[in-house]
Amino acid sequence: MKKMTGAEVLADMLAGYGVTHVFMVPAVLRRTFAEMERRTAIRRIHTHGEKSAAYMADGYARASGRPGLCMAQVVGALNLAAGLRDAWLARSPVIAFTGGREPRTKFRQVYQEVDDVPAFEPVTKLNATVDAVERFPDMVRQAFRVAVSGAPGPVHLQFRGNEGQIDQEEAEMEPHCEPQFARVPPFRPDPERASVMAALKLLQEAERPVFVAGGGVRASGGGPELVALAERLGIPVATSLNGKDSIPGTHPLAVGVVGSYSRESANRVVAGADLVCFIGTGTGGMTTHFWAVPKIGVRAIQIDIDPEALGRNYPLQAAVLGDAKTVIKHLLEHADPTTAAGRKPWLESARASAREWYEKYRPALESAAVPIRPERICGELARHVPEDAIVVVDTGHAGMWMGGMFDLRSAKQSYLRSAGHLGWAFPAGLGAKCACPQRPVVTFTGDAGLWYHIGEIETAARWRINTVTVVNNNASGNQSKRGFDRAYGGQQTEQARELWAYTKVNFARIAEEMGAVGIRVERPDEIAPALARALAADRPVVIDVVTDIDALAPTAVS
Ligand SMILES: Cc1ncc(C[n+]2csc(CCOP(=O)(O)OP(=O)(O)O)c2C)c(N)n1
Repeated sequence: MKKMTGAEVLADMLAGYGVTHVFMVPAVLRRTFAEMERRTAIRRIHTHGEKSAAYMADGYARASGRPGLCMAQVVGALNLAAGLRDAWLARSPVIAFTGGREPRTKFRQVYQEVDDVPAFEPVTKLNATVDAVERFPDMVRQAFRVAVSGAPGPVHLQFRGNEGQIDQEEAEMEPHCEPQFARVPPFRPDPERASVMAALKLLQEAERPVFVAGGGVRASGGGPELVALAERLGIPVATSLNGKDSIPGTHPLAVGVVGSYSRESANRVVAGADLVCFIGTGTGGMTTHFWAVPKIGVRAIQIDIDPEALGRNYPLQAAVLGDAKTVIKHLLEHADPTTAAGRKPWLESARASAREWYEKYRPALESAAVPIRPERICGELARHVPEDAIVVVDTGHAGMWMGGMFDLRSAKQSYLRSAGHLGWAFPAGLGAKCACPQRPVVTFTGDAGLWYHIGEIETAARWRINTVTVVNNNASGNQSKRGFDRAYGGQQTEQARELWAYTKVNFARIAEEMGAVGIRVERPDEIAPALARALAADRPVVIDVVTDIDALAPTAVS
């Protein structure tokens, strides 16, 4: 072992784990940044706020399966913790480093300091302090190990010193890395054979089974195997929002996203099933429309890598513990395709539901209305987003529109969505692009969502992080309209609009001012040409689509 500074060790280890970008407001671990420049090719993305830095790291992690790194000095630590909340909800492996307290000055009203550690507790799998420089190697290894293992999730390390000045100290250290933990999943635990055979028997004997695939399928890369199994047994596939890219929306067995931000056909098929097979989904409120679709008591099977998830919300006929891709492979190996014949009527009715949905919504998806309907944006994106695109979607209305109305066309396309935080998508899209620079990244957000981190347009332009951001600009957060109608006992007052409406703003002009390309779209036939121009640009692009403030997304059926 040789004498090294903490900064040298940290720089070498992050490079050793394959980290290509870190995201932060950089008044932290400054010596480490200097060592990164000297010793590595890591890009230090200097953002306009810690929350957006965390969202960028999250987008990076979800797009690549590799941990995303974000950092904050002590005074920004809680901004960073706030940004880990979505990663926590989405099981995304984000690693957060913050500056922390000096034992010598604790409890003396030292500038900017509070005890931040407890605030990380609810949003991390590991929340730890690094107080002695010789602990850098083992703590960094543990951070990676925990972030990617089992159900992945965020990790926080607080480094001693408000700016993590401990990185300047020296000790005998070895910057040893474990490449196995550089990405999700580090292990693919094999299921018990008996549990696989029990699940398969139930699937094969069921008349009306359905798969509900969640984020665990995407984390394990099990989409192709799931599609193969569904085809072999003749079973329709619904997904959670987080698992939307487990099967292309255009696949004949796909019925759509089930739950609250969903597609009617998916909810109808899942509600009509006599057996629901949940794979890699937490069976949470959004995916099940708060446990109404399917109803609790339905015959159910669950496959998950986390034993504590099995049966949490639905009593099970069979529980399979293991990596989703591995379990599905085992099911495929033993599946008897002749059993599919008995499910033909069910499959026909599931397909009819999917077709009915298209018939019902085709006029909206192709609407020529001005101001533009959001459904038309979804229809255009489904047709024109490139074959290998990463589509990143905000929550609220954006999640409803795209979850329900947008179809992925190819297994090579990815879909990342906010797990609930408005404003997540734009910075997350930037992180996704950093992780996968060769792939087009198309972000869909409302204007309320874009306002949150609008300053990061400048970050995108400065670093040439060339995402295409499509803004559903209705000068409002009009998803809230229904909520305020209810709050006012039926119909809100005119004045209540001040609770959800904004000034009309041209985001294309704002984008141009910050060094991005801005394109304003006011007619639906301009959307496709705008996308084509944006995808060919060598700068980040904001496509500002002026839409109908009265357009409300359909609510879930149960
Ligand atoms: C951090 C956070 N705060 C508040 C909300 C609640 N919320 C959900 S959607 C929404 C408004 C969405 O507005 P916009 O993105 O413009 O889409 P629109 O409804 O106009 O289509 C709000 C305030 C949230 N999801 N996350």
